[in-house]
Amino acid sequence: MDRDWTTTARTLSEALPYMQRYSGAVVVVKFGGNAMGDQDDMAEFARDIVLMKQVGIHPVVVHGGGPMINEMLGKLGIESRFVRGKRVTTQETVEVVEMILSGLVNKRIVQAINDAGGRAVGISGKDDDLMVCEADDPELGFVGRPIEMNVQIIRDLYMAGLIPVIAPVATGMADNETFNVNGDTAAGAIAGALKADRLLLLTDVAGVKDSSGEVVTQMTPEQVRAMIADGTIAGGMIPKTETALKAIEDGVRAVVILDGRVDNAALLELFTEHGAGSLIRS
Ligand code: X2W
Repeated sequence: MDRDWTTTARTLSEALPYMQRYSGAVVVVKFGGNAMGDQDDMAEFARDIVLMKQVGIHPVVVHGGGPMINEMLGKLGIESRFVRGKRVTTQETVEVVEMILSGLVNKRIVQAINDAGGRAVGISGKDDDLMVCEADDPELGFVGRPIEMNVQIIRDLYMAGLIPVIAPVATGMADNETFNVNGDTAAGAIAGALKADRLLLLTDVAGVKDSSGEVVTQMTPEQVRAMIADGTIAGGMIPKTETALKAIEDGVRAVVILDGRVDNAALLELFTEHGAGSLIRS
């Protein structure tokens, strides 16, 4: 079938007010390991990020890579164990986490963005002491909770036309410490410190669901708290929504939890009236 070019042109025209609204906006995009999919999905994500930059947004990518860490730990015969959604991280594990996140996953995303015509630079929370952590919980070992953020490096990068791609690995207060940080936690802390206009949490579920299983498209922090309290929000959605609440408290204007496996999920959210996933804001 012939492509409907009229629709393509209309879509672009309808995106104009959204492009104008977000011009100069800082949008932090958390790209989770489960949302990464195959090479084609990665290329599509990269194109979306480059398009954002092209229309005047400052995208800041914070990534995960849990499944890729599991795979490497498996090859090395090290067992993966999670407590309340966070990886129990020994000295041996944290070395693998840093290799996979700062190396393999970070550079894969950087390369995909550059292949799409963008100028990505990959860093981790260690670079310029971007994210300084303390131990989150003694039971978890080297899992970090961000206690000090130095986000000037991110502003320097995006003002220079670059797209920062950040691995959630951080330094501690003592010399030579390395912490493994949950990707959502890192994205929330970075978005909060930047007082970002949007935090997009790309994951592998459609959004926050109500008691009848329908995705709730818009919620206030109070509604989210009530849904956590009455058990409507459960499991893996708890850390995500708690990250969202904390980010909003820190000054992020709105947080969206959306399905990164949907084609052009981020563009759908930012540039159409329809939006995507669940938007949380006061
Ligand atoms: C995560 C970091 C990666 C991550 C981990 O070790 O798996 C902790 O659990 P996703 O793909 O976003 O889940 N860190 C402390 O968050 O990856």
